[in-house]
Amino acid sequence: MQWMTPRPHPGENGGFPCRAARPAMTADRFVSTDHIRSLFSQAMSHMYRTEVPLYGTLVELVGEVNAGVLDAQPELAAQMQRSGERERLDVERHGAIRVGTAQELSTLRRLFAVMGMQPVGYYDLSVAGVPVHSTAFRPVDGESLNRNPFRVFTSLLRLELIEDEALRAQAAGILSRRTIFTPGVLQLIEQCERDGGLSGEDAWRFVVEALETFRWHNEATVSLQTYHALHAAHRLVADVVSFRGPHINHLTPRTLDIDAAQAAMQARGLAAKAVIEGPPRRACPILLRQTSFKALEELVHFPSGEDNAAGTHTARFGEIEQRGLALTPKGRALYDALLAQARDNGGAGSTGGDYMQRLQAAFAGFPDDHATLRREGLGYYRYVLTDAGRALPAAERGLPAEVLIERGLAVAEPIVYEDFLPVSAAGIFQSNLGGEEQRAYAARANREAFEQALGATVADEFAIYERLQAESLAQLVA
Ligand code: OOG
Ligand code: NI
Repeated sequence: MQWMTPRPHPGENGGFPCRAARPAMTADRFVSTDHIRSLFSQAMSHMYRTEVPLYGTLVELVGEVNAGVLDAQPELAAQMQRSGERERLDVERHGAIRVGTAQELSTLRRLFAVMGMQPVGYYDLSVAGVPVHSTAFRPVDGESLNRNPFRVFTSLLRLELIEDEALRAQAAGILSRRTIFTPGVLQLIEQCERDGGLSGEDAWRFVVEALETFRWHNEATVSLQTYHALHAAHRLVADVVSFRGPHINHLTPRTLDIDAAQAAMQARGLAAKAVIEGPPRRACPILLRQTSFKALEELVHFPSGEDNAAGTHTARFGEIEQRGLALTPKGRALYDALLAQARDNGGAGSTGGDYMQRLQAAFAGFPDDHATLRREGLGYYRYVLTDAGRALPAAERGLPAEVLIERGLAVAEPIVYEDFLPVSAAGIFQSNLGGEEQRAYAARANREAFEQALGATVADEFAIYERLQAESLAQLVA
């Protein structure tokens, strides 16, 4: 049985969750998790727009660029329409937060589960000098992704990487005394776990209560002196430990042309990062390309009545991204090798003025047409019958997918990458923490410790894409 969920209002201004929207019920008394996630992502977008006005500018600009691309490329527009991706584009966002304790992380897991978001992937950022490890909470099945792919990159601070023992103990003490969730949201999470869902009324209350955890607080909970000590250990430590909650630090819209969007940002005086993280511009976009800019220098008030010095705290920033084909392990290995080649070239890293040229040159080794990408098993595809294919009885479609495609009975469409890239994330962290700071921690990925804190294992992203592809193949003969 399939239940219809009315799509949320796509417009940002009128998009605040409204009681008039009739939620779909998954059982007699519950709304769908997709519906709750849509309400929440709209509410988050609304809140962030008032907190960081430049975010509104960014959303507008991305909307204009996307409309231009869809006008200029009717084939892309048609493909996105067919795959169900066109509608999600306008509401598609990812956010990011950083928490301090296992307790906070595991409660977040339960909170996101209410909205149908699961932890996918493990990201070790310590290699890049950021003392956190992370996962992405997101929906995993095809239909939910098309309804609203809202994702939150969630990082856990690794206090064990702070060298100063006294400071480490002090930070742990501060974190253990704070509560980042409202009593109301905790009660609704428990209720949802116990009953198996939330009613429309309760979903609404849940969204309002959950939002409180992600709100910015410009009052530090620690003294200016403690803030300085934390800041000296790492800017990120100060950002996680000094406040009442894990403020959402960016909310990223998806653009169909990041080069055009970056140029438009610069034309409007938004100082976008010079380098676009990820792969170079290509005919067939792969994985994820991202760029960011500093949105705000935060004025922070301390309990003693003092404020921080101008420019010292940068909690919130802006980011845009372009998403492309999800790669198989083979494709990903090739991507990683070519990226390393471009960055390692003469030890120049990703900062040299010619980086974009080096990147282009390195990626000449990555096929750039879908037929080859698919044949060589570099990316994941969704197989769909054409009208001619659907006209045939199922029994006559039992041919290899290649043959169906050759005969015009089926097409293969790229499956979009829904995850993140650790090297890119490191670049985004670094630029937003204030640039030059580069302290390499010894690479110490510790997935077991992360999963223990989370209270669950993280899903394997490849297995999810593999399943989506396999399901589409099964549909060809269904
Ligand atoms: C998260 C940075 C990572 C991305 O898009 O790769 C990220 C953070 O700064 O907390 O959001
Ligand atoms: Ni991001």
